[in-house]
Amino acid sequence: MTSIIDLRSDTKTLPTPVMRKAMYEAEVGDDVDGEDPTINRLEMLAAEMLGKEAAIFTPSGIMSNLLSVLTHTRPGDEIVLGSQSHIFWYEVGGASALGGVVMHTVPNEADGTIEPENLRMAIRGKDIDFPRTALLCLENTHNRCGGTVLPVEYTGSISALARRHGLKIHIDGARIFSAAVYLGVPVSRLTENADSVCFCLSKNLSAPVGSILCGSEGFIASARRWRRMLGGGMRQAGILAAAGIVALETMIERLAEDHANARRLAFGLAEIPGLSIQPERVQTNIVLFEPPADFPAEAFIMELKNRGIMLSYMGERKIRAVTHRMINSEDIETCLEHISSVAGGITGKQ
Ligand code: TLP
Repeated sequence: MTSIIDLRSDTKTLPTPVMRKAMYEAEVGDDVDGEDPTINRLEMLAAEMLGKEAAIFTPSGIMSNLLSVLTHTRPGDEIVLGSQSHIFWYEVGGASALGGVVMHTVPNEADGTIEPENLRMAIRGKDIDFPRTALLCLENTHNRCGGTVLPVEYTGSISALARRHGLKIHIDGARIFSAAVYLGVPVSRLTENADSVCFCLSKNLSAPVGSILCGSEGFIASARRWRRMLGGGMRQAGILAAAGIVALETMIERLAEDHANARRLAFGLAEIPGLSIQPERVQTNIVLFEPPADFPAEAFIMELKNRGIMLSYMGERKIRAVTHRMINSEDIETCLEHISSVAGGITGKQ
């Protein structure tokens, strides 16, 4: 049997043997009552690393983002977010359905940023007819923009603008440790201007389950009530948090390997006739490219799946490959050979 090279997402990473051992041995208690020592340790460690007062362990990135919106806003408020943001595209409309907020999108530039002028124009004045603009949501790294990194200076200046108009700032930092590794700065530099930030343990950091939301003590106390209301109080979930601690302690530096593999993949793809890609724009572990003209992305992905290479569909002309701990440099070469043959097969026929 040929082995599968799964580049669909870094969510596909399996827990390491060290994680499984830590999970087996984890000391646990009832987290709904704050009695799980392993969760408490994970939350303290995460808050400290991100430079925030407190943190809460949640089952998923989506729940972390939702708790943040619910805690920062009231029904009828407006949140400003990028048109390509995960919260807008892939979170089942939860912010609107459950938080009652209007999602006011402004264009994401190709690098995942939002132009300050576009933010300024989106912020409402005090007219009685307007919803209150309550929150700016940023995303770092930016998934649909190809894993792009928001620099420290940009995050500072856009946050300052939002804050001058009374907005709170949330960062969806599902892969924020990739941004920190890329920039070579402590992750707390990327979060210092935000009121809240979440990140995922279950993606590039290889833990099986869970995300963390960080913020002030008061913010996290409110988020804890919302998590309870949504049914996210998980009792002896220290079993899961134990893997999260291993993730934070041992899985961050190695992200550089994933970034190097992504760049190798991107530059390799750039040499394949018919594909369209800007390899120099690849900064972290996400690679976006276009299939050959007249080769629909779905069909291209299916051809590769038949050869054991799994990619994901991001739009009619957009295919995504994500590198992670379970992909090595040889896999990248194998993957390039197959993609080249699939792309060449079709363009050759024309
Ligand atoms: N992203 C997933 C899914 O869209 C399937 C992926 O494969 O990239 N914020 C960002 C920026 C994300 O990329 C994701 C997941 C989430 C939030 C949500 O995390 P989960 O899936 O744990 O709820």
